[in-house]
Amino acid sequence: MSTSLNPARRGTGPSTPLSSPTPATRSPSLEDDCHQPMKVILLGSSGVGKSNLIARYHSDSFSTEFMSTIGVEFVTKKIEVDGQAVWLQIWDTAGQERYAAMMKTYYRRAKGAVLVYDVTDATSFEALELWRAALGTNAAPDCVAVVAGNKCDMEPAVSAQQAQAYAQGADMAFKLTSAKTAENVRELFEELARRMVAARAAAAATAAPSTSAAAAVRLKALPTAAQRARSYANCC
Ligand SMILES: Nc1nc2c(ncn2[C@@H]2O[C@H](COP(=O)(O)OP(=O)(O)O)[C@@H](O)[C@H]2O)c(=O)[nH]1
Ligand SMILES: [Mg+2]
Repeated sequence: MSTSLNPARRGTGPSTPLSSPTPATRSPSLEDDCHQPMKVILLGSSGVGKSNLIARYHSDSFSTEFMSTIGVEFVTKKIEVDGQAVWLQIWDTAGQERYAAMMKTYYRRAKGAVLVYDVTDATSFEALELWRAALGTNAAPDCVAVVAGNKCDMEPAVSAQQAQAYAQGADMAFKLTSAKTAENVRELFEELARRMVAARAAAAATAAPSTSAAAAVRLKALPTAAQRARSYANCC
């Protein structure tokens, strides 16, 4: 039976805001940020199972047919990672793989990427390096990535050790997945979400010291009690 992504939660353009806008009088904080959907993109050769991975994760469905439609689409899913609510907005190349590498809009504002290959197809594994290069060129530096060796329900042509070594060398997590049996699909997206949350927290932490540094400069400019006492003692 052929199933598709739930159309009720599917979009073909920019999503509508999921939370009320931040009041103009307040500057955005990490807390506000947590209510913003985080964009996730799937990259990889045609036929590796990207659309089915999304369908399995989003609506627990699977299709034996190629799932390709015209244009870029996304689904949203709210999950909890380490006690923190995270909105994932998961985009699919929707059959446009040949052009996806050049589609800057696909990468824009992506906070996470899943690089997918088919374990039965060595060529799709070799193509990962091209997809990673496209990600590096088109996505922001804070975008984190994980590797999925999909169709792990079948006899592999690429060893898990080889894929693991590749992912590790590029500082990416690695999971063997099956959109067909659902093995490791939830774990894959949760691992990515965890890394995205960590990247967001790290970005917030590096932004914070400039504020503390400014406060330290201001504090330094003020005389300490001892300095004030000394200056009174020297007075007259
Ligand atoms: N055995 C197996 N087949 C899969 C799996 N994932 C996808 N497929 C099949 O691979 C084909 C391509 O899947 P699709 O999701 O359309 O690939 P995409 O082009 O990367 O989006 C379809 O026939 C799917 O049924 C999997 O985990 N195991
Ligand atoms: Mg597809």
